[in-house]
Amino acid sequence: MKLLLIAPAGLEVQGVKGKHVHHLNLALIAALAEPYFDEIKVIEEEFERLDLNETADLVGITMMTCQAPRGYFLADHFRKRGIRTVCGGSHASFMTSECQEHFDSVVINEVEMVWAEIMRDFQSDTLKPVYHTNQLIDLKDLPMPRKDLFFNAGTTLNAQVLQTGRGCPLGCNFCTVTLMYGKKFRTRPVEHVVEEIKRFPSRLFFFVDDNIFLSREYAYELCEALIPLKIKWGSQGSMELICRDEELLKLASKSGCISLFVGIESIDQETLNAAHKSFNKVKNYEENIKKMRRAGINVVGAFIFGFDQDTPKTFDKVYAFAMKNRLAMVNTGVMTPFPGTEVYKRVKSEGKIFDNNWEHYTGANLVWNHPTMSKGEIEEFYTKFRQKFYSWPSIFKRFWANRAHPLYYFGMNFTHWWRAYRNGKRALPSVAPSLPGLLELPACDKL
Ligand code: B12
Ligand code: SF4
Repeated sequence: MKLLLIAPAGLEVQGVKGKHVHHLNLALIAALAEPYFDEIKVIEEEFERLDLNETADLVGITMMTCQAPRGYFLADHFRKRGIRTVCGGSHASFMTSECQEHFDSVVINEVEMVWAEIMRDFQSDTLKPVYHTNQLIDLKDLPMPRKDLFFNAGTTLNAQVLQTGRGCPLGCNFCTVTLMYGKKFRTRPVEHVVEEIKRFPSRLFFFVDDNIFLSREYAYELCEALIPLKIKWGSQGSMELICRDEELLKLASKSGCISLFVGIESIDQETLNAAHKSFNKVKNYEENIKKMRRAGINVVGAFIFGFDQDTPKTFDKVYAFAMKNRLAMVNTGVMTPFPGTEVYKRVKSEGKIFDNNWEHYTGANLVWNHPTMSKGEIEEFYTKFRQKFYSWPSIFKRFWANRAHPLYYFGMNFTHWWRAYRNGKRALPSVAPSLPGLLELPACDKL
């Protein structure tokens, strides 16, 4: 029996297609599937070509919203060939009926607690249209993800992905994380995280967690355990939580943390309050950024443009803020009503969505009628903002404040410069040269 797991093409980051980050979900599903299949193949279309004649007994497809059109095409194609298909991920979890038109089975939210049932039904050829349970997995029971099945066993410049926790109690109105993984923050035993890191030759890791320091106690335990591993790592979190403890920040830095992506979203408190993100305190932003920098951690500020309250002036204000605070990088998104979110429900019920082509739901396109700005305006301001922030004078101006990691700083800023100026015309080459010291690329024979 053969299982083929696919991450369809369609991903764009900051408006640019290309090779980004490996899909941890497929590696996890491959691990769950091991007892049931003789052969398991993982194809991430952004990394390698999928042969449409590929054989399989079951095809599993993961989809973020912008991957859905390609995912549907592939599902229809494999079904025509008589192969069973199943899908999951953030799109399937909220657009379940639409996905049912293309797939034999759709998994809502986490798959771990329903996987055995899916396998039983698959073996007896009685797959159900939908699998859903409210039971969330205890992360101590997660299997070791089969990342060796990634293209080149994942040992390209793209950092190794792993996860230490799931769930977020904060529930921002543009995000699906609380809905998919619950309010309760669950953590994985630190020894399992360490074991996963030791299994792979990479020295550069991206913890795909949504809110890495939600539990201070766990964060201490994790960072202490990472120190002897001598890795470099980055992750994501809420600045207020990350910065509540400077000792923890220093420890994180000592454990190899080089950069943290923080959801600043807006520099207007009223806007944040309306987005159910009042736990972000604008008055603390500057001091918190300084704290992170003092600890030697590069700050990647994430902003959303297109809140109802935003005007053309917002772009200038955010630019001034980002420059004044010498952010190492910014990650900008155009407000997108992703299925399942409160924003989606609201703009949908108000009849404001004018673009239903999921391919455009990449976070770089306006797909709904903003109260004051047109699509053309928002997208133009967005592009100009990125071009200004990632211009070479700006990159040099921000360097000194971020000199703790010069190689990382210039590598990432160069990547963003390329994305901002090429803007979708051409993506960066996939297998860029390795960064000495950050990533080792030995043959993956230890796995
Ligand atoms: C890492 C990450 C990225 C990475 C790469 C993603 C990748 N290659 O997997 C990068 C940095 C590139 C990225 C970019 C973006 N991301 Co992102 N990202 C994440 C994040 C934080 C973790 C993904 C992950 O690995 N999770 C861990 C795995 C184990 O969980 P999972 O994917 O949900 O899989 C489980 C189930 O869903 C299910 N499952 C999933 N797939 C399948 C398939 C089958 C066959 C089955 C049976 C089950 C199944 O089983 C898994 C185990 O339980 C998620 C949030 C989250 N917590 O998941 C957001 C998330 C996926 N991202 C999101 C968004 C919005 C974006 C951006 C658009 C943001 C922006 N404005 O720039 C960009 C652009 C990407 C694009 N759409 O073009 C949204 C997706 C919304 C949507 N409906 O599309 C999420 C959900 C966060 C949110 N705010 O709501 N992202
Ligand atoms: S945006 Fe971040 S803080 Fe808000 S609900 Fe999503 S994961 Fe939690």
